[in-house]
Amino acid sequence: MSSDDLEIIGFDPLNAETPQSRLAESITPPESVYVRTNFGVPRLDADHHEIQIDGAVAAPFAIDVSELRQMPRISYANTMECAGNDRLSMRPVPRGEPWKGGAISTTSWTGVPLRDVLARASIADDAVEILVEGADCGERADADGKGPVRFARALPIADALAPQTLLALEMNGAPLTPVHGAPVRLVVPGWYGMASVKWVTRLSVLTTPYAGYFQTRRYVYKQGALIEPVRRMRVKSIIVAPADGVVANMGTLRVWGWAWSGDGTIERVEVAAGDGAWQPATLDARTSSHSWVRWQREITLERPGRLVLRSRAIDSSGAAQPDVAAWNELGYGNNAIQATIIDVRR
Ligand SMILES: Nc1nc2c(c(=O)[nH]1)N[C@H]1C(S)=C(S)[C@@H](COP(=O)(O)O)O[C@H]1N2
Ligand SMILES: [Mo]
Repeated sequence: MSSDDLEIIGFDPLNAETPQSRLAESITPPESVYVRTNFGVPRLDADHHEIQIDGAVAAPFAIDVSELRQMPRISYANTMECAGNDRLSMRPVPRGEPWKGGAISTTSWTGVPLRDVLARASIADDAVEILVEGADCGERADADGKGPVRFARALPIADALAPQTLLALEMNGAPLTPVHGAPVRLVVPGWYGMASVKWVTRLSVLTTPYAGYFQTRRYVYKQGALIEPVRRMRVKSIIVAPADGVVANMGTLRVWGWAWSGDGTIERVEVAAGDGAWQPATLDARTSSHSWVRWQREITLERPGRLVLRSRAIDSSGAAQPDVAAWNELGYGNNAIQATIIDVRR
């Protein structure tokens, strides 16, 4: 891992962004996939690692990684964004990791659908959520109880049983690396990254909603007494080129970038130059329903001087990117329209 591969936000716990230059790739190079950890990185032995399956099931059991590798597997490309991405451009800047815009990557995942593993346990009819526990834990000053808090998240049963919710063993065609959850992690397409629990040790079937620290104290849109869980990725787009600060000659310029949404598919992307009208961009053919889609638009640069370029995406649920995303105490879900500023020369 060279220093250009990731932009380090913090070393302990390790948090690092995908550099803006690497966001030009449709599949993020593995060494540049953003890293988000709340605690240390557990080093688990793939040859002996087991996942326990228990709770409201007919038959609790354990499955090891070598057994998972024998089961039918699926692969797909998926865009994962941290809910705290672009927190730094909220005002006032909320507490939490100071992410700029690089807490997002697109990777291909290979693994066993979670529902195929759960099917072996016969889930109770009144199950409401699947609790997924990671191997990592640590102290939290604001936790309710005493002692270490484990990274654990519960997923609504419908999302847990969705055909593409994976126990992933590989990223970009290679076994998971320690920072990305080796030997096995959950991948929940469409959801912000926190749902995709790394270093999975236990799956527990719940008949009442889970209220653990990382479910109710973090990953919630909080504004005073208002608390709403963070779930799917809000519709968003980024401009990849031209990069901020580029000097461009008058004439035509191709503007391109990515758009994604966890609430539906991208229906439209529009581009605005200066105070001009929104102009429709063309979208590339979609390769995976969970992956960001490339858009582009040629614009005409008519005058020298500074020019603000903006893109806005609209998804199939009808949601559009807002000018300003609703501020919340923990700084999640910032999908506001972004500006790229270029310098036009004669
Ligand atoms: N066990 C565990 N899983 C975890 C986390 C964590 O701290 N511990 N962080 C989550 C968050 S907030 C995000 S955004 C994604 C990031 O995955 P990545 O580091 O592989 O990019 O992992 C999620 N899974
Ligand atoms: Mo995250």
